[in-house]
Amino acid sequence: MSSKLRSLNDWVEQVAAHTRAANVQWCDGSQAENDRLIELMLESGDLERLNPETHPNCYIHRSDPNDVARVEHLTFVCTEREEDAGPNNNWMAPGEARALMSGLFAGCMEGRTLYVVPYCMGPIDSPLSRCGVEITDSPYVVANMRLMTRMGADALERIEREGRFVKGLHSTGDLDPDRRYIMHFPEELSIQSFGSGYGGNALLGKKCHALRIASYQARSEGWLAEHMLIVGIENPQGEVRYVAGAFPSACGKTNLAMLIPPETYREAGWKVWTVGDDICWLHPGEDGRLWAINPESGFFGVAPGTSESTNPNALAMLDRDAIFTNVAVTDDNQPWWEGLDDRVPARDWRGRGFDPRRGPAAHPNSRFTVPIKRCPSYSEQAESPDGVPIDAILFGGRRATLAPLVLEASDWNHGVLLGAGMASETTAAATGQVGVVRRDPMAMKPFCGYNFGDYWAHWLAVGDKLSRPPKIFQVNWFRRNGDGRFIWPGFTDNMRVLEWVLARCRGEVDARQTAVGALPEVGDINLEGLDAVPDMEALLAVDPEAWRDELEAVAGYLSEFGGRVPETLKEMLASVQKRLAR
Ligand code: SAT
Ligand code: MN
Repeated sequence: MSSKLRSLNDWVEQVAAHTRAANVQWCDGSQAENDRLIELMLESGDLERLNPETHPNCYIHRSDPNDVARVEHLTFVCTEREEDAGPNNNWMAPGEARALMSGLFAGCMEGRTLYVVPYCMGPIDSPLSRCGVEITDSPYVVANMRLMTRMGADALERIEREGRFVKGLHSTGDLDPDRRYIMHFPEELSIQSFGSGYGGNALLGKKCHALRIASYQARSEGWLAEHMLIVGIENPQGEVRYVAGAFPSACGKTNLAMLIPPETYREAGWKVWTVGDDICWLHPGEDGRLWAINPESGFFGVAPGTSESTNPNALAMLDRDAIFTNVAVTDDNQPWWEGLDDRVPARDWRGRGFDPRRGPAAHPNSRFTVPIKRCPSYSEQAESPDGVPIDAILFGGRRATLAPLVLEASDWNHGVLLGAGMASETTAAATGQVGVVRRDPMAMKPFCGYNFGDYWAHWLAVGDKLSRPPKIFQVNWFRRNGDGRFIWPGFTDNMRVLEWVLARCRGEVDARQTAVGALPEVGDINLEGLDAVPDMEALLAVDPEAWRDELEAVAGYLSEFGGRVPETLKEMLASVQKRLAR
């Protein structure tokens, strides 16, 4: 097989020759093709079958122990001019990067099959979707791309019709961390990834295309590619309002995307619908609103911490048709991870007999891949070619102090400042130290494919086009008290904050105006049905002294982007600082 599209054929032929691939296989996305790949991986040991009685059609993949997370220090944005990539990215000159990668790819697929994976990010018939083709030598990547994207014949047809697509080239190489690079060439809409088989490094539709390349593309086309979940919240009257939210990786985003409201809410008729858990493409609509699609069709979620109490919807979809990566297994071969339940696993993520002295049984960044349609709260609107209209945008993060439970921006531009000033304590999704506070604007620090200064300017420009912009809120589920304990129960109870957010969007409730934004009155967060009443005063406290320091820190951070920082943003910051002044 090959394609009707000349440029695609030429590229595949040229890559096959350069990598000296033994075979070329064009993927059609069919069940039969997937079955063959699974068989192949069971034979090679890339996959092991999990207990077919409890987990039909579920598999475990154990990665190289050196290859368990994204590698931000080896991820580059290769624009012609360094300042276009900005201080938020590692930069390499495109010529140099191409030469380096060409050396690594030379002959790397000898004896291996080269898979051509056409995919569409977003509903196949949506004008908001964009397509790509990933070339890879990893059958694990193919099987995961089939779950995470609309992959195969339909996507190829669309690509042939449109004649344009993002080019992604991937090889697991020899998994040598010294020969591992994730290169992005936004100006030519292409990606080259070598030396890793891990999700965010290897499933090129995800962070590489749908965020880094798409953010660049979105800027020139007038939309936004964001690291956000999308949920629909249905009230007792049966009206559904959509909320998008940016949170740094593994910060409770997947749980929020699949939230089941507390009992009192369910009884009253509230329901939460899942449109997406990770990535959101936002397009200004003709009606002056912002319309969102989830470019993905599956979840690549963090397993540890997922349980009947934290995320029952996730658990319900993980008992069939899922690929698990680097989880532990029980003695009867069921997948297991820390926080799931109190069984003791038999084997750890490396397949060794479990020995707690060696650390957790499941890798902290172990993952599940599963189709979004398997989620009990799946929203049919995830297939809507128009997307869903967004009423509110949340900017979250993990802050032990300072940030209140919820804070409303005074307008879009103030919201952009809240997004630009986002900071969070780091987690295991990226390699590096855990628990350090770092700036993560719009949760896009590792994912924005161009200079953050230009990105904020683009956010402001998009806002200017919206006659009915969403309201923007900052949320923090992670504030701690003097004993270091979380004050807010979180998880299902985050619904209580969403209710207030939506009431604000509809002008149904007043707010307490402060120098840093509008907050709920203590009595305005519905606490009905909570066993222990949290200290709302503490959760909604604004400490001017701490905020002065924070804004100072934000100003310092923004100044790293020099002349690229839009004046409007600096003025906004100055006006908040002025309101805070003694
Ligand atoms: O680590 S991935 O990029 O694959 C997933 C995530 O961080 O959300
Ligand atoms: Mn993510």
